[in-house]
Order: sequence, then C-alpha cells, then structure tokens
Amino acid sequence: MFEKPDELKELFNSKSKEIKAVSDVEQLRIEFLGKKGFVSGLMQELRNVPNEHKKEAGQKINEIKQYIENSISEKMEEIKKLEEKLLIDSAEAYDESMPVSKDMGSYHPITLVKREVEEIFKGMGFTVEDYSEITDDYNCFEALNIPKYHPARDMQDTYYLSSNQLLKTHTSAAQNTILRKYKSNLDSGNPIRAIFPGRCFRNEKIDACHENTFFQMEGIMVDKNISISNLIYFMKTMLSEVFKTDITVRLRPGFFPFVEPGFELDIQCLICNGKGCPSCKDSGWLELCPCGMIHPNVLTAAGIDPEEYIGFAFGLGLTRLAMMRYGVNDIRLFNSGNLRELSQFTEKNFSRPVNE
Ligand code: FA5
Repeated sequence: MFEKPDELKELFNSKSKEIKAVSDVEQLRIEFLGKKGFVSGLMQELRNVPNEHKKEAGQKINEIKQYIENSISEKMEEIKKLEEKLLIDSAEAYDESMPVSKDMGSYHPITLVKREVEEIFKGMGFTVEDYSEITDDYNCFEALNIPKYHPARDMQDTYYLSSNQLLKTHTSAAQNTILRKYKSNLDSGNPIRAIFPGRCFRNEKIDACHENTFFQMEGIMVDKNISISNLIYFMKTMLSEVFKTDITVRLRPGFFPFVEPGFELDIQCLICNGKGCPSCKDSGWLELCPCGMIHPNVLTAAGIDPEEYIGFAFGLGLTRLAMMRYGVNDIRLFNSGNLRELSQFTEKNFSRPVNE
C-alpha cells in the first residue's frame, strides 16, 4: 500500500505550524507544490506503484495536494491579518490633544491657475463644465472626426481599460457631450459658451515639458456668425489677464481633424525669454493653446446644423500655462508630490513676475 501521502501530510502540518511570516508561506508553497516540490515527487513515484493500487494512490495524492493548497491559502490569510495587527499595534500613538498648525495645506499651482482662468472666462459669459476622466472611443475620437485608423490617433496613444473604455487623451473628448447639453441654447437664440478643464492621460515619453498625466482646459463657443476674430479676441484677453504683462505669442497653422481651419498658438518661453532651454525643447516657444473653427462634422455629430451655426474651440495646456505662470522649468515638479516645492505657490504670490 502507498503510504507516502499520509507521511507528507504530517510533514506539511509540522512545518506549517512554525510559519510566522508571509514570505515563509510562499517558501512552504514552493517546497510542497512547486515544480520540484514534494507533491510533484510523489506523482513521479506513482510510476513504481503496482497497477492494481495505482488508482487509489492517485486519488490519495490528489487529496493531499488539495489539502495543502487549501491550508496554504488559509495560512496566508491568517499571517496577513497577524502582520496587519502587528503594524497597527506598533504604530505611533495618536495624540488628539496635540495643537494643529493652521499653516498646513496649500493649493496646488495647477488648481490656482485653473481657478484664475475659470474666473476670466466666467466673466465673459462662459459656463464651467465637469467631465469624467474615463471615456470611450466615440467621444475621444470618432465624434471628433477622427475615425478608427486615422493617423491623428498616433499622437494620442492612451491607456485602454478592459471595459472598452479609455482614459481621455484631451479635454476635446467632452465636446460632443457639452454641445448636446447646450444645443437648446441655440434654438432659443443664445450662444453656447463653455469651458471644461480636466486631467488628460497619454502614453508619453516624459521630459521637462511632457507628462503622461497633465491638465488641459477646453473652450467652445457656438453661435451664428462666429469668426476667427472672436477666437483671437478670447485668447488674447485670457493670456493678458493671466500674465498681467506683455507676452509674445505666435499663431501658426495647425492640423486637428476636429477644427477647420486649425491653429497652434505658441507663447514665447518665459523661462529662457525665447533663447531656448529644456523647458521649451530649445525652440524658444511653447505650444500652449491649439485652436480653430469647429469642423462641420463635429457639429453634425452633436445634432447641430453646420449650415446654420459655426463655432470655435481651443485646448489650453493648463499644466504648461502653470509652468510659465510660475516660472517652473520642469513639468515633472507638478506630479512629484514634493510639498516643500509645491506649497510655495499661494494665492498671495500668484502675481509675482514669472522671471523672478
Ligand atoms: C489637443 O489635445 C487638442 N485636443 C487641442 C485642441 C482643442 C485643438 C480644440 C483644436 C481645438 P495637443 O495634443 O496639441 O492638442 O494638446 C494641447 C495642449 O496640451 C498642448 O499645446 C500642450 O500645451 C498640452 N499638452 C499636450 N500634451 C502634453 C503633455 N504630454 N504634457 C503636458 N502638456 C501637454
């Protein structure tokens, strides 16, 4: 009769009793269930068992294997709970009567810039909209005149979720939803004017001016008789109010499938005053706010007649604006969690000269 499984069970039980840490449980698992472990050794020995006992011996091995697997899972849970309890017990005692510093906490510089830009646009009749960070292919691309396999998608590789959803690559992903939400304004003779800030995600090579997680602020205006002059007026007003000083901008043609015509609005780098530095990739200019007149296909996708209505859209790089606003020469600071650096941007020093 094949007695080894019972002996193995005894060996396992005695070793299991000694276990004190999660890493030991894993070690035990490898020792018994690993490729070269005891159970696998038993399987090999099955070859030498006489044919008439093979079936019974095989069943015994399976039983012991099952027993060890279950015991290991239970042991793992037990040890984890013990380790957690130990951690809590050994944590520093919390003294409720300790005085609390009122200086603690400050707004993130991007929050400050976002609020400032929101106030500027609110003053010009724009509503501020919220939109989720998770969206889908239709909203992020197709509704924006970027069909599947369009080369423009290459520039915005993103993180796809198993649910067929994705992390939005640009705030333009909300255009369709916002246009639909306010479409009725047009029927009652009022324009659509909205801005929607948000966090964007891209599979990006990170450097001093590129992050994989960054903020943009989208703006749209739709009405009858909107022109490029309106777009330029709003861009100029926003920049002069944010910087409160003369800054050099340039407008050049830019291609985005969801606008026609499209522009790139660049600002002269305020870190190097246009001489060239890592913050502007040595070009002296920083791409800040691409914009253009909304493509008829985008209006149609939102149920708005492009023969009757026209509009502009812009996608302000909010994180880059914060860089320029505060003279931060490396975008990575914003996501660094470095409180010593990040807490210096209070409302009070918001208007300090950026080249200080
Ligand atoms: C867009 O995302 C378009 N959706 C913008 C747009 C909206 C165009 C409406 C026309 C009409 P782009 O990929 O260039 O375009 O990004 C817009 C801005 O976001 C850039 O100018 C830049 O300031 C900022 N940005 C883009 N990628 C990054 C990044 N990886 N890190 C930090 N900022 C970025």
